[in-house]
Amino acid sequence: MPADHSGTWEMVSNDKFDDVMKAMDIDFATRKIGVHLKQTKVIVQNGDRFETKTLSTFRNYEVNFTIGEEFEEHTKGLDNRVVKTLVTWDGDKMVCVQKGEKQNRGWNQWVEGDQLHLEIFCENKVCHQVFKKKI
Ligand code: YOG
Repeated sequence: MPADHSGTWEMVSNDKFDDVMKAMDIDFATRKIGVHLKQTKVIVQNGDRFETKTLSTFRNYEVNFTIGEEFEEHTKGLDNRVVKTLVTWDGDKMVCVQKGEKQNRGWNQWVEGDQLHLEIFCENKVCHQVFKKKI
């Protein structure tokens, strides 16, 4: 039985997001807006099938996937790249590898009590986001 990531999660912290945006070559103006956004994560989990939305007042990003099935992801509205994405479980931690132009790119996501943790990495930069479950 995998961990339950489903729910609506509201951002409480976003450590080193600017570093990761820089590593993804996001322009200055977008980064200035991006660092101040309070993101909301909406996750619908049906077994190994995930529908996810990352919402903000500035931009939204949706990506759907099945654990263990590689797919082509277009990071539309983010850095607008095409990557080969694979999400797997490492115990209760979700591990995502995004193969493409940028080395060491992906994210890890896990639940601790009423918090959702998300590490986003690109090249040698790591951002750590924490979300709190909306009741
Ligand atoms: O999360 O895919 O939770 O399944 C990654 C942003 C900021 C401006 C967000 C927009 C990377 C653009 C999605 C923020 C930085 C900045 C709100 C991470 C690049 C561009 C959309 C993600 C998974 C795991 C979804």
